[in-house]
Amino acid sequence: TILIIGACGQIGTELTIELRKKYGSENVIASDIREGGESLMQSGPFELLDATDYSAVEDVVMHYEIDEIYLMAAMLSATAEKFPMRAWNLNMNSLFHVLNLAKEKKISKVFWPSSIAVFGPNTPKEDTPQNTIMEPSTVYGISKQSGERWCEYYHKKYGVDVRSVRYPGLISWKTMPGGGTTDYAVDIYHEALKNGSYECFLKADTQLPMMYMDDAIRATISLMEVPSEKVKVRSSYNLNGMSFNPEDIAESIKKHIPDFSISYEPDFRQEIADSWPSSIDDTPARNEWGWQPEYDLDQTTAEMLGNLKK
Ligand code: VAH
Repeated sequence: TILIIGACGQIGTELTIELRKKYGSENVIASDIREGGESLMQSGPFELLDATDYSAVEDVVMHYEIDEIYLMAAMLSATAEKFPMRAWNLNMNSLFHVLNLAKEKKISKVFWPSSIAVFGPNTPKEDTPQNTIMEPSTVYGISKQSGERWCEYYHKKYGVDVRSVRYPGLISWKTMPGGGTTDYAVDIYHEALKNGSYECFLKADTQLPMMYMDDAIRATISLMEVPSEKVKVRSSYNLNGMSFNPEDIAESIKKHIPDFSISYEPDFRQEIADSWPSSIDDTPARNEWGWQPEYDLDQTTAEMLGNLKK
């Protein structure tokens, strides 16, 4: 049985749908600090769960005889800058609880998401390699770098089978994302359809690593299905989808909405974005478990506008 913690989030929502399709609804327990939308709540078992409460998590694990946990609950980069200590508490203690349950053999496998946010201002920005300088300058990035160190430690020291990918900015239409810096790349499609224009909180030339959600979900499930001995990286795998800046995405949208217009009003999130790489090298993921993205920017735009119009 699988438990998804943070099942109402941008990634959690879509992981729940895919895993329920694959393994059957009754075998995938969704949980979050708050209830989700109607479709999620009606599609299988749900538990209200505070990921920072060890005994609450343990109760759910024992009650449903959980084998695997996908820990998707976290406070993202922009919000974490506003509430550093709440972000550290949520992002780290939820991870310790899940790693300790695995150490005590109460569960057998863990997925935990890292992020390109682990890289910092002095990390090489182009084709950022799997192993390189990492001095993250955001609360969120610090929590992800520390989380990676703990995942690798629990694997080496206690044999915990924890797997992780460094997600780029993710673009999806099923949920409204919350609190991220890359959320501009989701908001822009909503605004394009609603107002025909978008005021972007990042500068036109801010190139960032991005990925369409379907690719991210496929990568996650593929990594979890690889035999443990083939998973060499136990911190977190670099994962590349595409790289673009706000001007590129505006041009892509104009192919569908010719008079779409974009303006730029950078805010505090510009500094966060400037500390991150502009493109990622994911050679280890490609070599070790056959990773290959499928969506480019124009395909993403077609999917986003097509689905949001409905
Ligand atoms: C954020 N979407 O913006 C997340 C992600 C790389 C970006 O970590 O914080």
